[in-house]
Amino acid sequence: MSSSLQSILSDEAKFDKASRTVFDSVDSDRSGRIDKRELGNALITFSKEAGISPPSQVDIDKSFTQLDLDRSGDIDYNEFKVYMRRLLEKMK
Ligand SMILES: [Ca+2]
Repeated sequence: MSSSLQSILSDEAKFDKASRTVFDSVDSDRSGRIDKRELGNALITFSKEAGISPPSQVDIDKSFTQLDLDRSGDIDYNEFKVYMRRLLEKMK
C-alpha cells in the first residue's frame, strides 16, 4: 500500500485538494460539471498516456453512467469525489 495514497484517503483536506485538481483538469470548459464529452476526452487522454487501448464509446457511456449517480446527465463535484475515493481505495 502506498503511504501517500493512504494519507490522502485519511485526510479529507488532502483528498479534497487532489479531487479538485483532477476534476478541474477534466472539466475543460470550467462549468463546474463534467459532461460526457469531457469525460470521454479525459479517458482517451489517460489511455494514451498509460499506453493502453483507447476506450470505445460504449466504455465511455458505461463510465459516465457509473459516475452520474443522480442521473442528471452531468457529473458534479460531489459525484466525482465518490468516484475518486472508490478509485483510490482500489489502488491502495
Ligand atoms: Ca463542464
